[in-house]
Parts: sequence; C-alpha cells; structure tokens
Amino acid sequence: MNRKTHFLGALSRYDNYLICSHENPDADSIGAMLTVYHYLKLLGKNCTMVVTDPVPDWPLPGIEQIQPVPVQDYEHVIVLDCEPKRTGSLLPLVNKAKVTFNIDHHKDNQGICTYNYIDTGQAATCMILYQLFKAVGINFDYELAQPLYAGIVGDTGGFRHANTTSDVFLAAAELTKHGAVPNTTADAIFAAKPLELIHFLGYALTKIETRHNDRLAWLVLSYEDFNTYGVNPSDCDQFIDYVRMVAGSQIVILFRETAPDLVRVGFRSRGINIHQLAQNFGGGGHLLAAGAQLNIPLIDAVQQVVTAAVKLLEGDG
Ligand SMILES: [Mn+2]
Repeated sequence: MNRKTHFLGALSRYDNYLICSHENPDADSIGAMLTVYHYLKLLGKNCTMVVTDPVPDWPLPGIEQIQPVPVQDYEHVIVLDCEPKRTGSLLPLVNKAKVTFNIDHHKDNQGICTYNYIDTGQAATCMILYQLFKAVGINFDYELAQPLYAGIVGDTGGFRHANTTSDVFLAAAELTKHGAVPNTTADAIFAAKPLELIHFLGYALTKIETRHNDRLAWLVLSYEDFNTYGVNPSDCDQFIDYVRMVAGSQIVILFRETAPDLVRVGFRSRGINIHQLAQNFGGGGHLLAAGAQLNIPLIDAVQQVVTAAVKLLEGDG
C-alpha cells in the first residue's frame, strides 16, 4: 500500500468528521474543504465544515453548507491547507479530538496530527487532493472538479506564480474536462470586487514605496485607512499582486494594520527565499509567498520588516 492509499484508507475508517482550515479562508482552503466534504459524503460519512470567518460568495458546490460555528465536539477532525495551530478559534476543538488528519503544502508544517499528508512541493492543497483521488481511481464529477480547480487557480495566482508547473496545467485541464468552469471561477476569485474596494485600491496604489532600484516594493495600509474607506482589511489580500506589478521588484511586502498595533504582513518574492524572513517575524508559508503577524505599532513593524528585507536583498547582491 502506498502513502496515498494508506492515508485515504485511514480516512475511510471513521464516520463523523469535522472539516476545518485556516483563518481568513482562501480559494485553496475552501476548495479543499468542499472537496474532502464531497468525497467523504460519497463514502457515506457525516461531515461538518466550519469556517468562523466570513466565507466569500463563490460559485462552488456545497459552499452554502459551511457552518460559521461548531455546535459540538468532534472525535475526528480533518485540518486542511494549514497546521492545527493556524485554525484560530477552532484550535481547542482540534486539540480535543481523538484522531486528527492533516493535508497541507506549507513549508512549516510539523506533521503533528495522527495522520499527516504534507507535500511542500505542491502548488496547492487542492493539487495534493487531486493526486490522492487519482491514486484511488475516483471519477471526478462537478462537485469534486470545481472546488479543486478553484483551489489550484487561487494558489497559483491564476496560473502565474512560480508554482505553476506542467502538472498543475494537466490537473486543471482534467478538472475542466469534468466540469470546472475557468472563467466564472477566475472572475469570482480575482474580479467581482465591490466598487468601494476598487476605489480604495486606487488610493492604496498611490502609497506604494520602493527601495534599491525598485527591487523592494511595499505598501502600508493603516487601521485608519480601512476605517476612512469603510473597507475590511481581509478583502485587500490581493492588493499585494498590484505591488508586485512594479517592474524589477524582487521582494514585495503588504502591511495591513487590521486592528490598532496588530499588523498583518504579506511577503511575495521573485527568486529570493522570503520564508526565513517571515519566520524571523513569527510567521511562515512558502519559499516565495509567506506571511506573518506582528503585535507592535504599525510604524515599528514597517521599519523592522523593511530593514530586514533590505538586508536580505543586500546579501543577495
Ligand atoms: Mn494553500
């Protein structure tokens, strides 16, 4: 029995599951949850999906089944697209579970669950799931194909990031053949933004700063900025992709002061390992895409992180 069938075999052993993921859900975390939910339903299992943060209004089958709060304890818990400690308010519930499953592609994942399927070489957790399902010869239907496709599109930035491999395209092609809808999925994830958010983006773009001949580019959004425009900081994740548009940028940083003295920092890079940089500030993620959260005043966060990023660039020559 290989690793894939062994893992799925263990998953078929129990009847009731809580399925959860990280805070601030994205297309990969939601796609992974929906896919595992549908797969286990096919096996006749009872599953509850819980996301305590707001769930985006995406055209994904089963998304309306996601619950905002858990109503009971669960003996069997599946954590997707993150390690347990990133499940936020659900962590106590995960810790209480008798048997835990973890499927993830993040570099820092320590594999502390009962059953772990961690593959940091994959572009998305949905890519791992696609391969797991392939290993057991599943027939992909719309309910599996559409969420898997959404997760892959999301984590590859619409097939543009360095993690976009031929395997990714082959998976996307097969999932499209089985009902995934590329245009409406991409619109839901990357377009379809409320007008006030687009206006806020216009303001934000004027605040982009750079150093070292634009090799370092960053954007700082304060708590006051969000309040003035009536915009939710979590709706601005993708602003980092606009900072990344600066020609020649190698390290790109988005600072969001989500509450007074609470700063969420997103990192993106071209060719430079920024995972360590994020780790130095208590965060993590991937080699070229990572994040951290700092509990210090915004001005200090910007100063410390920009200084560290400059140092990293200088070390890189
Ligand atoms: Mn992911």
